[in-house]
This record gives sequence, structure tokens and C-alpha cells, in this order.
Amino acid sequence: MKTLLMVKPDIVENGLFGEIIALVLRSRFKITNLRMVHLDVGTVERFYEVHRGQEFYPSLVEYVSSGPVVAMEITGDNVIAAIRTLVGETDPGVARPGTIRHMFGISIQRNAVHASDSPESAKKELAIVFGGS
Ligand code: FUP
Repeated sequence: MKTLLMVKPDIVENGLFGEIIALVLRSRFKITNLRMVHLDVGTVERFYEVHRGQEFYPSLVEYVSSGPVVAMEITGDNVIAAIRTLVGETDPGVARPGTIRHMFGISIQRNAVHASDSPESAKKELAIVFGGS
């Protein structure tokens, strides 16, 4: 089983993305692909397609396309749920201590990382980010 963990642009810009990669490397999972890439607006719109129409969608797309992201393909048993647990709640203000969003998030939008939430979204998101590489 595979998932996508994507570090958002502000954490790439400030250099803290290495600490997030290190957390994954300390887990039982393997990073099986890794890429730093500046996704264009159209690509990010497709990535967040399920949220199209939501009030936050335009600013989310603008933010995630504002600079390079660091994307990891992570592989292992039960990896989707386990990485979501490591990532924590969407809102860093309620994410539990020890989670990535508790440590690195600053708001619901600027919540440090994206992690796939199902096998279907992992497949779609991995194809969007790594498909052309
Ligand atoms: P998650 O699966 O935890 O990343 O959270 P969601 O699918 O609910 O949200 C997707 C993205 O939209 C997250 F990066 C946060 C962002 N978002 C907002 O910016 N504002 C909101 O009110 C809700 C979500």
C-alpha cells in the first residue's frame, strides 16, 4: 500500500521540511519516491478537485501553488491511516502533541502537510505529483 505525504510551500521555504522527512524515516515505512516540485495552478486545482466550490478553495490553490512542495511516496502496511495519524487533525490548534501539524502547522490552511485519506485519493494524488516524472 502507498500514500502521498506532501510538505506545503511555507515549510519547504523555511527549511523545516527535512525534519518532516526525518520523522518518516524513523517510522516503519519506506520512502519509495521523493520529489521537490513547484506545481502550477491548474495542477493544484486538480489535486484539490474535491474541494472545488468551497469558500477556502481559491486561497488553498493559490497557497499550494505559491512555491515548491516536497512530495513523498510512502509504502507499507496500513500506511494511509498510519501517516494520517502521524500528521494529526486538519486544524493545528487541535492536533495532538507529537503530530506533524501540532509541531509545524500554523493555521487550518497552513497546516504543514497534506496526506492522502483513502486508497483512491492516494492513487490519484500520486499520479498527479509523480505521474510525469
Ligand atoms: P485534511 O484531509 O486533514 O488535509 O483536511 P481537509 O480535506 O478537510 O482539507 C483539505 C485542505 O483544505 C487542508 F489543507 C486544509 C484546507 N482547508 C482550509 O484551508 N480551510 C478550511 O476551512 C478547511 C480546509
